[in-house]
Amino acid sequence: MNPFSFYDAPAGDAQTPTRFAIFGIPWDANSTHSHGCPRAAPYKLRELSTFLGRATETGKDISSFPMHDFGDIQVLASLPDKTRENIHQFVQGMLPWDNCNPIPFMIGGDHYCSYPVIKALHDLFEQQNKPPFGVIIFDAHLDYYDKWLDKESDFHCTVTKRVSDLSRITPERLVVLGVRDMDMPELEMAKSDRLHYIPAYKLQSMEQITQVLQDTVETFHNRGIRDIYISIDIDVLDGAQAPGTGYTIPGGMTYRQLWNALQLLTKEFNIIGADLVEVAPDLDLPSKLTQITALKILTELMGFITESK
Ligand SMILES: [Mn+2]
Repeated sequence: MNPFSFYDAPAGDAQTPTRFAIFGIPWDANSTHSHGCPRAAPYKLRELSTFLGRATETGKDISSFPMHDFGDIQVLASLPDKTRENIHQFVQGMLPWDNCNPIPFMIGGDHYCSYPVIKALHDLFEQQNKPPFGVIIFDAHLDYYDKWLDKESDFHCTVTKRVSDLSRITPERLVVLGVRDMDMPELEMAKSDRLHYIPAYKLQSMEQITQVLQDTVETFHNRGIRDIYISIDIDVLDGAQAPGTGYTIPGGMTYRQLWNALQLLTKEFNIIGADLVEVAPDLDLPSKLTQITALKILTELMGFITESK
């Protein structure tokens, strides 16, 4: 268990029913280590969570949210299969709260950490005969390599591809928003697979963002999708707003644009899980701007979900 609880949330074990199930995956063995240490983010974000006020921007009392901090998943960097199994078991073992399924809120880790969480939910939905859910990824990168350097299938830059390979997700139920750093091989594969991705230059104004999201909502609703998982790579934000990440790229969204986008999505969909990945505290400014921004995104999203119920 960690020494700091996220927003004073009571520490829980797998048998604690909750609505917002916060947990960390301090795992960044699936990325290039010269670019910061996102494995430190779960610890550092908990530590900083005492820094912010206890109300969301729209005036919701954060301390009233039914949340539990489950601590960190045990990561064994040299045993990736065991680590994936630990994540799978944790996500599938969460118990309903007040007849509602818990909503996992995962703090990474590198972006690969999203995959085992999404897969666990994917398998759970299949076992329970629930309709498939959609996945919306905010990321500067496409992460659509099949294999990094022709050998690594499970890597932070393969995560979108791995998610799209899941039988009930496929590129049809997947959208990547904010992309602005791609390589030709992944771009060509994305095009041939008809992956739906929105470049960052089409998300420059709030009008553009609203239009893109309304199109996404319509497409998903037409396909019968009511539930979505949201994965947020902090590098979707502009480098000026979130410099503490390993692969920062100019031309990204602002915090306010992302805030508005999340508010819109929570009005239109039932959020079944979310994550925030790739915050590298060792690369952050002395002001800890990136980490504070990450905390704001997580708590504001919880507020939007609470408001939408
Ligand atoms: Mn990224």
